[in-house]
Amino acid sequence: MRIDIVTIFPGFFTSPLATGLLGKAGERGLVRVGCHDLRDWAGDRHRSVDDTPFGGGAGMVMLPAPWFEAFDALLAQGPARVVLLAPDGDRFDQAGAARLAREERLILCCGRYEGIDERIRTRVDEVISIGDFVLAGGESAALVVLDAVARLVPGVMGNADSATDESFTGGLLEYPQYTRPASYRGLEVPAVLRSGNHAAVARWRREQALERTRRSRPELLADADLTDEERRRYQAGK
Ligand code: JD8
Repeated sequence: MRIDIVTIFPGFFTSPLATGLLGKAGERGLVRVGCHDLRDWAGDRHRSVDDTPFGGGAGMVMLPAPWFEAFDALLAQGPARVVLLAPDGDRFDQAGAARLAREERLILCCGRYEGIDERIRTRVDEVISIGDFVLAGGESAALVVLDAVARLVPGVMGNADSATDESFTGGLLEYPQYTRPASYRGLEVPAVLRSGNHAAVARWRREQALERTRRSRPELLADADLTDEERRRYQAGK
């Protein structure tokens, strides 16, 4: 997969792209990311990318021209799905990540200031928001999308990890994890996890995942993969 990012802060992505799973995916050529400085497509010698809003009001708005020039240049290299990060976009979720991971090429557009001139939306295939909070710009949202999408690209994650993915946990929250020492400052690891009884461990983890989901995110139970008995016990009185 190829991902082009357009931003006025290309350096924002340097460390995340070199780190962890994204770093390894880049090295292995499984996810090739290119960060482009929007100012390279500015039309004046000051490399301006913003101006005051028509109609008045606070702040600055990103000019349409550098964005249109960027799309022309990047799409001349071949087709891509153009994605804009913006607060009014469709909410990004795991299904959205899986859908984007099947694309051959994405262009992620990161705005700043009060946003981008509305006319660029004629060149955008979809608008995505990562949640109901206000960010200073699209870059951190693009990183979230990049992280969630890249790990779903075939070959990026080892099978050890992919086994713990959505399909496996069936839409429930994860069970609690413990490691050594078995006792720390009087806090004990649940005995069943040290029992060596694999069936008992599996039952306990399933019950914890169900209990956790009911307590923290009960709305997830409706779409989770539950047995008839689990549905009776955990979704009672719904
Ligand atoms: C792109 C500029 C800031 C937004 C005036 C504050 C996504 N979930 C999300 N929250 N915020 C964003 C986001 C914010 C952005 C830009 C994405 C470009 N801003 C603006 C409108 C109000 N300022 C986001 N994805």
